[in-house]
Amino acid sequence: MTQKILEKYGFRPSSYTMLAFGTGLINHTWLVTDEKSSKQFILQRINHAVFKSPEAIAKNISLIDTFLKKNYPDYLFEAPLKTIEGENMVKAEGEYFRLYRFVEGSHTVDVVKDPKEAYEAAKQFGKFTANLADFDARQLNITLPDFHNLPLRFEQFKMAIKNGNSQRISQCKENIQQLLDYGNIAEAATKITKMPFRVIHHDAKISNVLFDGENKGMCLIDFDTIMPGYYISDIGDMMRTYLSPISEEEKDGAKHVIRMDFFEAIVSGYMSEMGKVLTALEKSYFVYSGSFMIYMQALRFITDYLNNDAYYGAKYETHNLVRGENQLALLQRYADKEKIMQSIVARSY
Ligand code: GN1
Ligand code: MG
Repeated sequence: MTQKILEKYGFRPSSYTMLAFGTGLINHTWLVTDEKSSKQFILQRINHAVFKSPEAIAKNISLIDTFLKKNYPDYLFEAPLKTIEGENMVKAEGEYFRLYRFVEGSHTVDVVKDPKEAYEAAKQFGKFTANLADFDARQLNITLPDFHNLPLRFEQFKMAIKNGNSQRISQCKENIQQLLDYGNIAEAATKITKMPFRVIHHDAKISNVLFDGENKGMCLIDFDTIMPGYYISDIGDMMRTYLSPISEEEKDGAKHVIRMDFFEAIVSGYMSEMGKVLTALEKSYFVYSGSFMIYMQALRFITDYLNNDAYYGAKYETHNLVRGENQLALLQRYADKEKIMQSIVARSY
């Protein structure tokens, strides 16, 4: 099938090689190399079960692309390539595909190595939202309704405790109790709605930033979840994925450490672009953003475990439980540092 798709972009049959690419949990991605020119491309199959309207995503990307090209012509925003017929994606056998240029000289990073990388990534996410500060975010389609609606995620978790896999529910008693005990984090989220809607990436992990040969941030990738939202979604996901040296896949959550030099790098990188844009109210939620996102991810993984891994899938029996426990361990470490973090943020403005 991929042959038919690539032909729509002008590839001749058997003139390219294809390799699985990246570590995303939701979409499927390949690196395509044109054998003659050695030019490289990224082909992506959109997970249609998760993203019900790929057209809505394509429309969002195109609106943003137009605004950025007009107002920030030097800013690198890699929209999907058009087919020979001018379409920005291909539908084949009920599946949706799109093709991107592979940005020359770029590489991605899976785990944040040093504060400089954290700074560069935070700057890229900040720059994206800052450049779009004058774009009316409400023009955008909601590609995933209630994606970062924490109170709703909490309700879905409570449903799973009632209706989920009963064996798994009794196995996870302690984790369930811990998640209920942190319920105040979900409660606090009912107040964030006073913050302004901005254009938010909603998946601010390090692997969604392209770096150049000198490890400078070049641009962002993975635009499916670009939606109107609150800035704490992106800053919180950076806290969740940059501060600790171990990832959400690590089985031993005790290895989590909050690296304060990385925290300072996130603050200064993001504020270098967003410092003048954020309101005082928004700034007051800076540190809360980490609890918000880590707690939400813990809820999502454990809820999915209780629902027989229907959303994330699992490579082994307890995969989502392990991921959830990992996030709970991180949440505790994060809570231990919140006071120091508050004082660092207060110094930055
Ligand atoms: C999913 O597919 P990927 O890895 O970019 C998820 C994020 C989670 C992340 C956890 C659409 O992202 O919200 O934070 O897994 N994306 C969706 O690894 O659910
Ligand atoms: Mg993603």
